Amino acid sequence: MPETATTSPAEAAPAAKDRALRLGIAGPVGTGKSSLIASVCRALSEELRLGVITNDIYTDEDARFLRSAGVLDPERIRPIETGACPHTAIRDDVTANLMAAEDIERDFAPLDVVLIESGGDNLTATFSPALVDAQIFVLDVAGGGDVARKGGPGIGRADLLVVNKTDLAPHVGVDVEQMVADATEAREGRAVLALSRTDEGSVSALRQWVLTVLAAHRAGEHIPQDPGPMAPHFHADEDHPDGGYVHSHA
Ligand SMILES: Nc1nc2c(ncn2[C@@H]2O[C@H](COP(=O)(O)OP(=O)(O)OP(=O)(O)O)[C@@H](O)[C@H]2O)c(=O)[nH]1
Ligand SMILES: [Mg+2]
Repeated sequence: MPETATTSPAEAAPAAKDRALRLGIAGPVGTGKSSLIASVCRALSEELRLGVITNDIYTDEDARFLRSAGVLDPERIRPIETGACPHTAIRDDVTANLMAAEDIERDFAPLDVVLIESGGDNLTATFSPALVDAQIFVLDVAGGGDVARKGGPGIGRADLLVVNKTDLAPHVGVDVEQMVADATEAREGRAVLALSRTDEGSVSALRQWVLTVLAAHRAGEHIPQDPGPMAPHFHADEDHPDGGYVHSHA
């Protein structure tokens, strides 16, 4: 009888700490998720081996933006067209994203960090801990100083909350310190970072945060947290008799 392989699937899959840190970036449309990824790539691509996966509903625009920014080898930036509400692909059925992460990790092995950008969504979208090891939720000052206080699973319990585009604060009448204080309170002390791509100190704090989470991941000390499911929400649908429907992704 020929010898057969005895490796079980559990043995075949590397332990989480032995593969790249998978880091999710979520937040409402236009808050600066792609720009944040560009900043992380600029700050870390010389010392870490990075990959990026973007999720868009109908386009590959985010991937094209990042490729044209010249922050990473274009081959290391892969788009997924979700074709449905973006939170579905990061929370409910993460198959496409998991396969993309495994593919990019295999093609460029070994990678240190894979950044996964969610499609821009409403305030309640979160990543499943089955897909990412850690997640950043991005708000911006232009969305209003009150947003951080309003809470929600991503704002309240993502590993890091970013208050982005602080350079715009004087133009939109937002007090950044107050917004950060409100966010810190809503998050019961979890990490909050005021960020602007024009403020080197803030980009360097973001870089340090990524390195710290990566070190904990490598040491097997980082435990992925689930911020919780998104709230029931409304989708416009012209084929539906009422013009839309409410559903829950719990
Ligand atoms: N002033 C300022 N503008 C910024 C900053 N970061 C991003 N932007 C601008 O904000 C807009 C949206 O940025 P993106 O990075 O595309 O935002 P996004 O969250 O990826 O957008 P979607 O993927 O469409 O949801 C662009 O015009 C950026 O140039 C910042 O720190 N300061
Ligand atoms: Mg984007």
